[in-house]
Amino acid sequence: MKNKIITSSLIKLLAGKESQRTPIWFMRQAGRYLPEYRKIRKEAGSFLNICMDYNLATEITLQPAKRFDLDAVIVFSDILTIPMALDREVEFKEKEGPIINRITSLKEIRELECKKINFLEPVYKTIHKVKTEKPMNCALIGFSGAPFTLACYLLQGSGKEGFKKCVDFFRKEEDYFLKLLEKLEEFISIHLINQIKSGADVVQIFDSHAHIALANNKLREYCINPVRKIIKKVKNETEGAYIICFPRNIGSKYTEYIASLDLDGISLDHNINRKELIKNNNKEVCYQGNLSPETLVEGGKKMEEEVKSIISDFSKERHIFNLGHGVLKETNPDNILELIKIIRSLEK
Ligand code: 1CP
Repeated sequence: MKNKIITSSLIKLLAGKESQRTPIWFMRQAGRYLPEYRKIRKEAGSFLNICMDYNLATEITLQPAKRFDLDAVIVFSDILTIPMALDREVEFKEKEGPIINRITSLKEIRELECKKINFLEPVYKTIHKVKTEKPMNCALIGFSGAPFTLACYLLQGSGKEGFKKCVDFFRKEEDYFLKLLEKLEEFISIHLINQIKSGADVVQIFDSHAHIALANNKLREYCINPVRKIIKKVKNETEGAYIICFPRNIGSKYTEYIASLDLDGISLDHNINRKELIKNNNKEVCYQGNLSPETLVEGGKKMEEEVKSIISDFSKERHIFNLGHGVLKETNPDNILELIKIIRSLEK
């Protein structure tokens, strides 16, 4: 792919080239803030039913690109499909979020295997189908959770209590925790390679809970080192796919993270100081982010000022416009239309 003529602005930037057009996409751009998503979700009965049905997942993946002038679509799935493929039961409860049959013994870590690989098949079928139906200049993004973030859910059993059970576990049983990360590295690499081979142009690795490793002085051991091994495997076994990493809420450690990894793009949460990061980082990378999802909910003058400030701060950098975290369900889709209009008007 790297020798072909690149028409996507997002891929141009990830490949180190320039683009007159600012690439725009949003984490969680398909989801409950869209009435067309809620309609399908109601008919399908559950979130999981949609993830398992590649026709529905394709339709939902493409919904945001039909409404908005976007530069990428992200396959509709979830990071918790990997725990499902590992034969852990996962249930998405309406108001509580995901509940996972958690790992409670060392034996379960030793015996962890990809027993239900069929849980991942719909993801590859969706990617294959989206590839043939998406707008030509829209890049197709696949994804996975990072080992640390998946370990948080596997050991806690939910997204609650600041993942206290996971923290207790890695403090007491570090060798086993590292073994768990190693196993996850292997499954995640396979999942990302399969997505790329099915047609994903880019893959994003979500380390949504990286700040917990950082708070325990373990960012390098639990987040950077495992992701480095994944990137190496993925780049060795595929040709020309690009990798974006999102180690959320690691503040000033973003520079160390960027310096340590062979990544193409780095996604920034909205709590970082952009100017400081740009000043302190001396490695070539494409930035992505970092409007606060709350500012998108608010819209109006505040949003306009913040969007202009982001575009101006990154004006000398390669930059993909995105949020600092996922679109919130109370977001008015008209605010996204307005946001895109603001960015496009700055391009002329
Ligand atoms: O309709 C519904 O009730 C389901 C809500 C929902 C949706 C739309 C969940 C449950 N997952 C998703 C889709 C999803 N998840 C996507 C798809 C495409 C898109 O972005 O448009 C992606 C990329 C994810 C990734 C994901 N899932 C992350 C990483 C990003 C982040 O938000 O930090 C995480 C942590 C999850 C777990 C998860 N899945 C769903 C929820 C509510 C959560 C968060 C749980 C928690 O810890 O509170």
